[in-house]
Amino acid sequence: MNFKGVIFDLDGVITDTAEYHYIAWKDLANKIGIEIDEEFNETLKGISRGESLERILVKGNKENYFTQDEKDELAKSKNDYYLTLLEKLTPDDVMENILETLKHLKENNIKIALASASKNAPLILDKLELSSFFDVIVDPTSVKVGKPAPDIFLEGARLIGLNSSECIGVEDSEAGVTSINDSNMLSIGIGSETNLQHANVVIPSTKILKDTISNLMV
Ligand code: B16
Ligand code: MG
Repeated sequence: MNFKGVIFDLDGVITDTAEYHYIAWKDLANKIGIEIDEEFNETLKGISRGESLERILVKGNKENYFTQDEKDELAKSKNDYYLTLLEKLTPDDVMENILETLKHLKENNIKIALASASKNAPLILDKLELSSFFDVIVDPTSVKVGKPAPDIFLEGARLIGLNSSECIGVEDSEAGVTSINDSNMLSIGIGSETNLQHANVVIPSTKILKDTISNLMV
């Protein structure tokens, strides 16, 4: 297949900020008397900040407990804590084989886009010193519906001027793989087969991402 573009998720694919999101949500949940664990956190991956808060409130039977202003304040307080965790981020936090993969794609004139649900994505790419590799960073607030809907990956393909069938999508979350599949791209899932069995290709970590993409491109 003649793929011409690769559209990446950020958190959990390019860097392990998924762990930082978990730490910050767990702290916020504790403060309002709700327990969350790692299994529940899996269901938040790829889900926007506001929707993640809603899911946490539903889990704690507190969905009608707060006004919208209070919810905005809770989401802001989670993000403020998350931003302090991001201060530690350096290029050393880029996941294994990602730099090699991005360089390889550039050398082969493959378009590169970012389809992250995170409003912090431009800041994170800057801290990782990877911004220059990306032809496009999709603004998650510009699409109507977040992951698992296909909108953000479709928008990524549109912005790099390709049909979605010419693109490969790379994701670590269940919702994100559904988003890629429903946008009619080939999906690479990074992580466990248990959560990601709906991906076209599953690899356990980013270690073999460059070779996996190369093999799909021949
Ligand atoms: P922010 P991804 C997603 O990023 C995260 O997986 C998810 O946990 C987070 O809530 C969401 O971004 C929003 O992030 O609060 O920084 O705007 O995996 O789509 O790159
Ligand atoms: Mg992710």
